[in-house]
Amino acid sequence: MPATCDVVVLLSGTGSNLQALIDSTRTGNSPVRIAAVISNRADAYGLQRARDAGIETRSLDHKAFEGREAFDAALIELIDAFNPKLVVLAGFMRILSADFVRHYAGRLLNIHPSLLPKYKGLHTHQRALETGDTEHGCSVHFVTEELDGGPLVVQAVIPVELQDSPQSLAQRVHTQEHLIYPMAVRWFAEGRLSLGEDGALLDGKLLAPSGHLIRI
Ligand code: NHR
Ligand code: GAR
Repeated sequence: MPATCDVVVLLSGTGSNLQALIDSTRTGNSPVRIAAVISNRADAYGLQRARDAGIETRSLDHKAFEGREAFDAALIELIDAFNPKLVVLAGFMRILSADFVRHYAGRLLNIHPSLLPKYKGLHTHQRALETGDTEHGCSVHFVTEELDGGPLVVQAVIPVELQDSPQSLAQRVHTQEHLIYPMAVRWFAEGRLSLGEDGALLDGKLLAPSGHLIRI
């Protein structure tokens, strides 16, 4: 079994994905240890979830900085104090500068609520409904400088129902996020997942462009 993998989680909001990660580290002999949770919003409920689980928390208000570069430099200092092997974005709502992304190259993951490359950015569930998509889902990807454009690790695909609202769709996508994100983080912690020159590698093999596909 590899040594424990220290992870720092960045979030801005509710933190249900953080909760799923916390829960996954408590079952079986997980190689994942959440070293700290950091938010750009001091009132994020995700910080409370972390405190309740006995995890260290920090907050760093982006509005207190002049520009993205200054904020990102301070964020790097905060994160690196915990010396993580992996940094996980879990509903983190600030775009990260090229310097930040380069600093964590190959050890920075994000979960996005769409079947990338469809619907980069925000309001993904509404956009999928407006387009009339019959399938929707979520994606875990390595973060690169291209927003929501880094190599895919895993996607969960769900059917869209005729009567779906953005809210009902979001809820079912969330259920899948809570399954695939802990799975991807565990792969990384076990040393099975890495970023290669041509995309994400699982067990040394290049994954398909969609990443590992899970159909519900
Ligand atoms: N940074 C880089 N360089 N690359 C990615 O792929 C990133 C990233 C930072 C965050 C998450 C992403 C998502 O999954 C993410 C991926 C925020 C915005 C955004 O527009 C867009 C995408 C994502 C996160 N943020 C606004 C901004 O000006 C602020 C919005 C707000 O505060 O509510 O940063 O969707
Ligand atoms: C999740 O749906 C995640 O995919 C999305 O925000 C939500 C956070 O929920 N991420 C983004 O949109 C990134 N811009 P949570 O706080 O309950 O985990």
